[in-house]
Amino acid sequence: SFEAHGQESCFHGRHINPQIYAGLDGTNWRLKDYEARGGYQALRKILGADGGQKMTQDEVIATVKASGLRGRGGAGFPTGLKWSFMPRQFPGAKHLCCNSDEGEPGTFKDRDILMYNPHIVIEGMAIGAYAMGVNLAYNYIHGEIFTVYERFEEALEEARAAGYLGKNVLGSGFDFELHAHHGFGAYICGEETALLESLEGKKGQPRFKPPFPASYGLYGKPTTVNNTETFAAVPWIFRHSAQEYLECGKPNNGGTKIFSVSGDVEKPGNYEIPLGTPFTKLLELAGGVRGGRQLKAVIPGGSSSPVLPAAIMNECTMDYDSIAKAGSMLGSGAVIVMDETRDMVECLVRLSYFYMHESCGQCTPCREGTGWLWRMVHRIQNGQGRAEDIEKLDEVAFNIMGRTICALGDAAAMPVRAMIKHYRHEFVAKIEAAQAAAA
Ligand code: L3W
Ligand code: SF4
Repeated sequence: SFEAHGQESCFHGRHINPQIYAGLDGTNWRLKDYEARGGYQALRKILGADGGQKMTQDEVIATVKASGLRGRGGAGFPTGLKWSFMPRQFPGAKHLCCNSDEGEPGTFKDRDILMYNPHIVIEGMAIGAYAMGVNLAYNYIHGEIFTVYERFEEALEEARAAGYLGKNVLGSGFDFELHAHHGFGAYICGEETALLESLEGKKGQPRFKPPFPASYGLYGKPTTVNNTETFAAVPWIFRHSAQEYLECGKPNNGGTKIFSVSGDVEKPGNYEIPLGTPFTKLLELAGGVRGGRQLKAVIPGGSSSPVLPAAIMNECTMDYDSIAKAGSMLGSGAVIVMDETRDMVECLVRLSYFYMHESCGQCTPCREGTGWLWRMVHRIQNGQGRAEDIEKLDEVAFNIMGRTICALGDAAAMPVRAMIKHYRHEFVAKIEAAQAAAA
């Protein structure tokens, strides 16, 4: 059940300097518990609710910029900079959306944040809304995790009753309403513009960018979309300081990050650690490689990020810059560990099937290309590979990249190219075995 998964993933193993998971035991998610941990103090301080000086919107945005917080949904875009794009003087409605449509294979952090600490997301969103002059916000929650949606709804009720939501929040004159929206399980609705289309009640297909949501978003109004974990990181910054947050990580990579560690480890689960922690330390926290086997490879940031062999990964620290320098992406922080027994062609069959299945079909290179990728990898795996298939596979992947409306095309192509780059010999061996069998 989800409950069992959540218990395991949240509390399995240790967390280093936790900011989001601090003090959670699986039962203390309610408002009174959150307040006892210092919850809503950041919002109170910003709104001057306890007699202090109210912070200006510019001060709030400057603090988030100074913290070095980067978007936790995949792209690592600087949060304060994104907040500064919002045209605050725009007359009429502006919106804020939380992207909880977690669907990246390997990623399972946002559902745990919402399940075990929902108020931290509400508080982070309220702070963001105040800073950007937004009065109406939505949390778009992935369709296959209904329990999480129900939990968030309960938390919203508590926050409304306590005056953290609604008209005149904490007597500050700031009106803020927040609604949960339940998606239907399509991976593509996690792409921010497809999310907005879906929220408007349309088919969830990505829009061309630009215009970015900051200028043309929900119902055509200026909109900011941030990931669940990004909002969850915000209250800590104001309860402590931007400087402390930044120093917790490393330059340009502030704070802690939750890594969803899965695959061939002894203790799969969510681990919150400072950005910049060595990969070997994270692996150690997750109990090491299962059964004492050797590490073969790691997909460091969810299925969209290129695979890295063990020798490269063992030298990396877990932050945006180190993983990018090694040739991959920190992405959403889904660390998929593969041991020496893994068949890389088989892994790629599963990955490429996923992208073919989840392509929204809007643009030709992605719709047709993802099908080609899967069919070719599938036939290599099934002993029907041809000598020219490896080059063709790489060429199809190359021709998808940069030629599509959204990042799903690149996300389907990059893992294929990385697998061929690092594990070509495994593809060759399958094709040669097929040819030998046919001779
Ligand atoms: C205004 C500009 N706004 C950029 C905004 C933009 C967006 C953010 C980042 O993809 C990646 C993808 C997946 N004016 C702007 C601007 N923005 N320039 O900044 O934009 P972008 O295009 O770099 O990224 P993205 O489209 O948000 C996200 C990868 O993440 N990924 C996916 C993970 C999936 C999950 C999940 O299921 N939960 O996390 C993992 O690696 O492939 O590359 O907000 O509007 N000039
Ligand atoms: Fe749809 Fe794929 Fe085009 Fe994205 S790249 S819009 S998922 S067809």
